[in-house]
Amino acid sequence: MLIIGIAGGTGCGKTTVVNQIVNELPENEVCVISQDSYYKDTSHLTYEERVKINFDHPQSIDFELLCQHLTALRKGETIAQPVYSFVEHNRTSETVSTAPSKVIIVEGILILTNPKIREMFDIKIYVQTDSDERLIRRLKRDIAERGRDMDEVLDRYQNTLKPMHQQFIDPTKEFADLIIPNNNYNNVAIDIVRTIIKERLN
Ligand code: UZR
Ligand code: MG
Repeated sequence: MLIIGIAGGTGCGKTTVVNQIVNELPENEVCVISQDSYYKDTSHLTYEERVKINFDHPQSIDFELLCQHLTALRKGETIAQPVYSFVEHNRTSETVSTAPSKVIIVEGILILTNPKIREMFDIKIYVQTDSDERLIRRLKRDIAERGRDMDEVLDRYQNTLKPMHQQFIDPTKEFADLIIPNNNYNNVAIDIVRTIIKERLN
């Protein structure tokens, strides 16, 4: 089994990198675990309170549960991965049954901030993209997919995302085995990752 952690700031193209890796592997040999599934349960808060949560701070993540789940998968056990709702800003009552597979990809902006989680990764990847590029992608995505408007996204970027990125996310580059520059599609980097996966699995 190979557990791969993929980090990088919002809009850096993590999802694209993950998909490019996943597409190269047989369907039953890979599963993806998203950091989003592990935002802390905030059911005890009202919606108004939940909106104010700093979702870009390491404290917003239930690393304890993520650690338990990765440990269980390593042992060959199936886990019940929480399902998160960006609309409700909360964990839903649903879970997704996730079985262990040869390759497990864990992706998220903050996954390299936690020392215990870092230790569980066989390969640590950081996707590096210029901040203007990331802001453009985030703006487009939040407006198109998450029902936000421009002012809201830009305010959040300036007041929360940017400072949190500088304080917590960018420094985790240091822990990465591999940094993928991703201002454009980087097929060479994906080829390298694929080669490493094949080598390690044999
Ligand atoms: P990626 N996020 C939300 O927008 N709503 C939530 O309820 C929980 C998280 C955002 C979070 C972070 N910030 O920047 C982003 N906010 O999801 C990380 N606000 O996801 O890596 O796909 O950009
Ligand atoms: Mg994403």
